[in-house]
Amino acid sequence: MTEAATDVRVDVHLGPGEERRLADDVLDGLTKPFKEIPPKHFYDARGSELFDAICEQPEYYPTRSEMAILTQRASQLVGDATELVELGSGAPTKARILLGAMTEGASRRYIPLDVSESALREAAGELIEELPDLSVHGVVGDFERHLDRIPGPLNGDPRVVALLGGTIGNFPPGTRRRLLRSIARLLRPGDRFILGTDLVKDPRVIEAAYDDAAGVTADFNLNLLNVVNRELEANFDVGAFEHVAFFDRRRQWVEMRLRATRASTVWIEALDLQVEFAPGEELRTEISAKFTPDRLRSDLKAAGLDLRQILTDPEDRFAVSVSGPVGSRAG
Ligand code: SAH
Ligand code: AVI
Repeated sequence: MTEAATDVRVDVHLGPGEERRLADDVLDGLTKPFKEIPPKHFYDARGSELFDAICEQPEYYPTRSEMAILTQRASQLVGDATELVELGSGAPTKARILLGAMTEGASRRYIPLDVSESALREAAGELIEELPDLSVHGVVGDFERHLDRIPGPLNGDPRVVALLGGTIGNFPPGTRRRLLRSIARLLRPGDRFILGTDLVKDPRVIEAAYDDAAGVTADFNLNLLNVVNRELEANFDVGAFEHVAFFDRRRQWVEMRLRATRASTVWIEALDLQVEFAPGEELRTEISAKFTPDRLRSDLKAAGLDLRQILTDPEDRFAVSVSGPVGSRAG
């Protein structure tokens, strides 16, 4: 479905078939010996709101650390680009800074892509009010499947493709490289890719970020069960699960899980499936990898990207890297 207004256009590539995707992921994930559901299903309208609330929590440092880098280095990051393609865009906080650093009146264009239609429309609406010369062409889709739906550039100016917030860390190593390779294919000579990655640090700091005292991350995690209940006519008793987050030192990633506090039987009508949870059994809902500069370098290299710069915040908690397509250093 495509819909056009004056200078906001939103193409929606997630249709009724999407419940099937969730259904397939849940069917695979809940019939594995170790149960898991991929994190992309967190982001219904409530999940997107809860993620925004997580970013406000004092323990959740990644947003503040990345914002410090973006704010200080915005002009350097955008260079002479006039278009920003943002993958997994969410709230417009970071786009506002990057678009604000692009030359006014130079036909600035924002192309957000997100699975959350509500978050995308809200972000587009806010930005268009603030930057009257801006045009927005949003894509409601999955960046694992719909990168080919991203509209091409309007003119010959370079563009920035951004994947911020540490979202790349939500993918295991092989999928991560596959995603980076497909992003590399979006870049023309002169374009740049800016990637936000959370860095390895004291595990206590990391674990606190994923288990804030106000319980917002716990609500975000548990909301996944509401998504499955609503979309797949399931009867998870959300009160029978608790939030778990820990840093796996060997794999250098955080895992979020939901632990059954007692034995439960869940019926998932849309899958005609009954799932048993033993007391204490855990369902993995997210990994969030933390990077060393070496890991970042090797992932980008394996994806065919030419790493040009790694910028970090004053506390060395987070990194924003700039890469380009191999062989076009002039951009
Ligand atoms: N970029 C923002 C938001 C990060 S939260 C920031 O840095 O703060 C992750 C965002 O990616 C959410 O808005 C979520 O809806 C979106 N997302 C998660 N998986 C996705 C996928 N497979 N395809 C497209 N968007 C996805
Ligand atoms: C979107 N993503 C990078 C967040 C993260 O930190 O991995 C999602 C999140 N999960 C718990 N808190 C935030």
